Amino acid sequence: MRITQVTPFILHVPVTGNQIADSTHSITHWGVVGARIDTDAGHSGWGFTGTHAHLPGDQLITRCIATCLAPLLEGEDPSGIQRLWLKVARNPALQWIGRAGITTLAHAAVDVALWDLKAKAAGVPLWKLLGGQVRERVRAYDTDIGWLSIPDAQLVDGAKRSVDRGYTGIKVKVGSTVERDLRRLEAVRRAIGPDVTLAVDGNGKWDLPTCLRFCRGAEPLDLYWFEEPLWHDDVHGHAQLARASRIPVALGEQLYTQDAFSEFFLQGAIHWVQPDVTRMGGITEVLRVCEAAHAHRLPVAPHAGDMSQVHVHLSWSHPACQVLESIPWIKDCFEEPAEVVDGHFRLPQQPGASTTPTAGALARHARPVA
Ligand code: 0YR
Ligand code: MG
Repeated sequence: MRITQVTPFILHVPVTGNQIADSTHSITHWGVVGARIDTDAGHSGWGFTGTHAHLPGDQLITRCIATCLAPLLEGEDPSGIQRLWLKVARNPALQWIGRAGITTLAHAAVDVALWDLKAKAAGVPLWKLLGGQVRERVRAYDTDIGWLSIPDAQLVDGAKRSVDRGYTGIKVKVGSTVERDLRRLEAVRRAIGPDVTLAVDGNGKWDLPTCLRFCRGAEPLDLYWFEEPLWHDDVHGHAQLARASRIPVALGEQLYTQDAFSEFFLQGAIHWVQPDVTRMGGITEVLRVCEAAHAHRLPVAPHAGDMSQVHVHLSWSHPACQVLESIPWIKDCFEEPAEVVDGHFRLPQQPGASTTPTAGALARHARPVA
């Protein structure tokens, strides 16, 4: 089988309620930015990265795919995934202009497409190719009820509704003021009781003294983790926080390489490992991080930049993956949506990585690639 064509695409899909906010930004759409890889055998693979639907930025990614990555892939045998990963990631000209950012987001999209293609060619859902089913259930946690833009009363109602729908875990955004965030979290904990896991996510907004103050106040709340407390690259700060607080530290959604994760492992700066196939160089690089996390006896909770379409396959098949983020914004764009039933993800059945968009979604949400 040979790759005949690599065709980029951009979709902008509305978020729940048409607007949400965390501590750093407010968005109206989620960007699904990627490529279709066609072959002479008739199979096509689909892969994408996730963005804040900033069209000029998305067009830089699709331009990178079309002008820099497509020429490296066309004519190649798509089954040689590791070799093609190195061909892109270690290409001297590309490496010179980016070992993170746009070039890696573009790489993520094509790597996911190659895995989708490989699973389709084998006629199996991706989780089978990744080693097969290792667990009976994949527990989901609900992020879509916890946005910082949601007023206090609605936050508590949403948390209760989520538990009523069967979720055993939720995540609430923090990063406004310590006092307001603690008040909101106390109300949520009272409403959901002690048995539902409650995680918080700061999106890297606070400094170390603010995080320490928050953690002192939050100790009675039994938080499952404190996600991205500090700036994404601050290994030393996270190590200090991890030592000073009893609340587990989670991070990884903004890290691009296994080397970046290694630093956090080596410095004891991370408890929950959150790689993202749409941020790193695809499934190929995330598998390396999952293996490293497992070797350090640390649990993985993938960040869902793909809104869990791909990560659900990893979660069913990798022993380190303990729980998976659930946000429903883009699921209905795909032939096999990542569905949560009674708080747990359904096991995908169709061949591939669950990344094939429906014709309807392509027609409705497409934006110009340039
Ligand atoms: C939504 N999930 C996150 C999204 C999300 C951000 O704007 O970008 O909140 O990536 O932190 O855990
Ligand atoms: Mg996060």
